[in-house]
Amino acid sequence: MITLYTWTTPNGRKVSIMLEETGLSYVAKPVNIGRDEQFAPDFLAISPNNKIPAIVDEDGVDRRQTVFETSAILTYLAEKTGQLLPAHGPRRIEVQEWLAWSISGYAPMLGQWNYFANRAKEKTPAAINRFTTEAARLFSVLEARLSQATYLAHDFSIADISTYTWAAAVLHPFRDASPGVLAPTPHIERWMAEIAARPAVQRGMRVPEV
Ligand SMILES: N[C@@H](CCC(=O)N[C@@H](CS)C(=O)NCC(=O)O)C(=O)O
Repeated sequence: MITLYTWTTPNGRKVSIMLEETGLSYVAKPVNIGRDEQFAPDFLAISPNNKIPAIVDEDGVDRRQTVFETSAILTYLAEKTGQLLPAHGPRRIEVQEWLAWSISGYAPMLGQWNYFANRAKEKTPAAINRFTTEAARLFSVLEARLSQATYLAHDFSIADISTYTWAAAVLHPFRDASPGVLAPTPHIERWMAEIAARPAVQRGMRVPEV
């Protein structure tokens, strides 16, 4: 049995979607980051960077396995099940490239844009401009890739899951907040609609129930 520590955010939902896609048994434990529950000592023992998501797998290889950071969790679950990440070769490298892009650049920049443009009480034009430009650039990179490929790395993979939850949360709010900044993205829209239609994605996007 796997316990998923999560909240109602794009990073949390990457893992609930992956658990639903792979058919693994799990229970979701909400960690309310609005109430600072991510700083509780029990949670820090699993996720020392005080961020969701994290998992505990009672049936890890030879031991109880804890995993934090979405890229590590998605890779762990893919390798555990043999799904959504090729075992070796060029197709695996392609998934790893787009997963790294998603985790290290795309998601953090969209998160910073959301903070400075929407949530910060003090408006900082330099920061809003910087993250608006960078978010538009990253969405353009995604659009260009999806104009050449059905999914980010050949078949539907953990790279798509990682990238989808942020597109679902940010693309349309970004367009509304920054009219004219981003050219039309028909290929992202096509890809989002295909992923949104997957039953496992629909279930994963409803986790955690709060
Ligand atoms: N690099 C991390 C980012 C995780 C992350 O930013 N989680 C946010 C919610 S989406 C969080 O727990 N924030 C709580 C905090 O910063 O105190 C990952 O990919 O797992």
